[in-house]
Amino acid sequence: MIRKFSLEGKTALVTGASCGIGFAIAKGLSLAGARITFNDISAELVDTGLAAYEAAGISAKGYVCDVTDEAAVKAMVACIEKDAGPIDILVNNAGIIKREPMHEMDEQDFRKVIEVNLIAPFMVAKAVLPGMMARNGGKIINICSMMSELGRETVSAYAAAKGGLKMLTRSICAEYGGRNIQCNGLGPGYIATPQTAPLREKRPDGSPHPFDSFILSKTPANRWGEPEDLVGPAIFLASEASDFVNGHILYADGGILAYIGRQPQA
Ligand code: NAP
Ligand code: GCO
Repeated sequence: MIRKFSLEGKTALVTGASCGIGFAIAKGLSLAGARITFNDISAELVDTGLAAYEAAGISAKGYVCDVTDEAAVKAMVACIEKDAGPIDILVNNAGIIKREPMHEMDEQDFRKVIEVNLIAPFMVAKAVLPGMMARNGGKIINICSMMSELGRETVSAYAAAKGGLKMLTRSICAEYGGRNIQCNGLGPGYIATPQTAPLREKRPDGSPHPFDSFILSKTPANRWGEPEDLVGPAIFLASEASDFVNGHILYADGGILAYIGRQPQA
């Protein structure tokens, strides 16, 4: 049974994976046997990522590609398939967030978040699907969010994108499940990465950020997640072990979505 979780002989592309969640997931897929390819938006980030993978003993291949540029995405996928063979596993991880009250948000900022977090996963999936269809099999994992299910002040564009990403996941399942292609979402809870650093910064007096305390009160695990908490779920969704799981959003959130929040002490 454990062999079902092996990724030996598989090639994975993890987008935006020079750091953070993408880097942790790529490292985990490598430990399960996958060949790792990744991209990031700048040569500097790709170089940083390559150094980090090397330090972890992983010979990853890195590509500079803005995932919102369809021509660049198509060229990157063609390069990867020449350099490392067909892409068996795609993790649509690259993402941004802009935290601002909706009535103050510029249209361009709203559009940018939708472009990176929703349109780009569509374009990268569209670029890898022909190869997966030709080989009658593949795994697509879209990195969703608590905001795929819940709203919160100041993250309207992000929630709209991640909610759409949930339904894009289900749409890919519906259209390509018959070709042995499984497309699932992985929904992290609140994870300690550069993206959430502003929500965890201590106050000048050394007291916790109010949002930090808020998240702890909403998380049964009573802690922020670490990127490594997502590795097991990612390996499951990338492996044969999940061949009959499709269109599912697997939440690795420490219990947030199941919990009303810590009740006041009597
Ligand atoms: P992160 O540390 O900001 O990493 C995201 C990576 O994607 C960065 O290297 C970023 O580069 C890159 N990127 C952004 N726009 C890109 C583009 N157009 N083309 C290529 N690469 C691009 O974020 P993270 O916390 O690891 O999050 C990774 C994913 O998990 C995102 O989809 C995020 O929405 C999702 N997520 C995060 C959390 C959390 O609590 N951290 C929870 C749920 C879901 P730049 O640094 O230049 O932007
Ligand atoms: C925020 C956070 C969240 C997390 C994540 C939660 O501002 O609320 O950045 O959006 O990034 O998406 O699952």
